[in-house]
Amino acid sequence: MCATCGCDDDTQVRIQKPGQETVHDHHHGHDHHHDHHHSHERTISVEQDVLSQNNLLAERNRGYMEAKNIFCVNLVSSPGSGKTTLLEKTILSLADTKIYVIEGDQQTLNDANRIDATGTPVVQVNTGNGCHLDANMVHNAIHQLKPEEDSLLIIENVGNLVCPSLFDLGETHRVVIMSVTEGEDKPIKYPNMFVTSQVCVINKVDLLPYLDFDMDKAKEYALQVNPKIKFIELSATKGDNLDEWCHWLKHHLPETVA
Ligand SMILES: Nc1nc2c(ncn2[C@@H]2O[C@H](COP(=O)(O)OP(=O)(O)O)[C@@H](O)[C@H]2O)c(=O)[nH]1
Ligand SMILES: [Mg+2]
Repeated sequence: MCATCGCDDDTQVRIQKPGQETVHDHHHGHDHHHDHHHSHERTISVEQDVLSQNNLLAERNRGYMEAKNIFCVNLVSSPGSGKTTLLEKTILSLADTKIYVIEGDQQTLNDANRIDATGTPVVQVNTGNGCHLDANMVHNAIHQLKPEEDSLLIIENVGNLVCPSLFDLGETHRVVIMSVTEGEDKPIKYPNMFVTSQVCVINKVDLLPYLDFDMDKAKEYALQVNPKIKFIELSATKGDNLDEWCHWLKHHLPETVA
């Protein structure tokens, strides 16, 4: 995974608000003593170090958010499944809730600008070579964002069905989005993401008439790897069944946030 694919080079990480000067974050907790000729054993131990350090920081984030009564959702998916679109629609629907957003992408402020256009406070994390957000990036982003007590923090992770599953960010809930254009077998091809998520949003149902996506099969595959996962089928662009998603969110928000 990440210690081997090169994404642990954190020298390119940038955290910034729309319209703000770049803030470099060179200290996001990864091991810099990377040996390019390491053995398999060394690779595994570096991975364990990275993950255990991340887990400690994730617990700090979790404690901070619990103390401030911030409910935090981590949205994960492959690129283009509709995370930002769902976020935009969620913000419109939950107009009475204080919402903050952390956007993760390798490059660009595009998604932060989309959220900024809704008037919602947002910070963009650009991970450079990185293929996931980690707990330290979220920690630093929270410092910039300064979310108020009794609020909802939504993190849009980097589009990738593999590495983000390994990195606890300190979130309250993890939600995996799969769109019907991706095919029904993603849960068994990338099981970790579905095992570690509590909810599976199945997006772009408006396209079902044009595809041979087998909804029952998709759910069966997801349940094979995580028998407890909850499904919400919707269309973020057309708004079909968006209510069920917003209802799920509201139902899980602490009373002081809802
Ligand atoms: N047909 C359809 N397209 C969608 C839906 N949700 C998102 N899209 C489109 O999918 C593309 C990627 O969406 P985006 O929200 O940027 O995905 P992200 O990369 O996961 O954040 C855009 O062209 C969206 O308009 C949907 O429910 N139905
Ligand atoms: Mg996006």
